[in-house]
Amino acid sequence: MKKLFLAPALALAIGISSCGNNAEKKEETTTTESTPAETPAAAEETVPGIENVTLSNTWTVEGNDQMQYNINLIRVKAGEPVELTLNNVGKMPKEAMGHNFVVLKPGVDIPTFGGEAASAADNEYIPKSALTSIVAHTKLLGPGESDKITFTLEKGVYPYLCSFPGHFGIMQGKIVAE
Ligand SMILES: [Cu+2]
Repeated sequence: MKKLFLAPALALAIGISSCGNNAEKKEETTTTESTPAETPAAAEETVPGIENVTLSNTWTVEGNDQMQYNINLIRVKAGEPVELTLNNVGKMPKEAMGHNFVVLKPGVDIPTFGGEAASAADNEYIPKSALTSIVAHTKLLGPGESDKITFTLEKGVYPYLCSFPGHFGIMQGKIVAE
């Protein structure tokens, strides 16, 4: 209780004793809480939730008739081969609901790539104009079909998607190689 009374009394005393310096005194009492800025170790892309994903270089992903992958976040060890199997667990015909799994290089723009892929029907929606953007890809799978691919990644974040027209908006995810 003593302090509560002391503080205003002190302020009043200062105000009276040094009228000319009022502005200066006010500045001194102003404290700004400085919160340390969050600076990532590097300019690396952070992927929320990746800490909850098991680190493994063997993955099996499903694509279904709801135009979905069952896995959207994959975590692998860099520098060692990754074995990835895609299963099309749907029943709809390949022409209507085909799926593939295309791993893109870090930073590739997904809408741009998806647009080019849509016009590559003659090559199972793997655009020859954008081959340099692709790390690896499965075949285009019809219902009940499966394909396994093997690839090795350097450290980084790699987007993946299904390049069947209209699918990449939902059928996409990220592989984090660490
Ligand atoms: Cu698909």
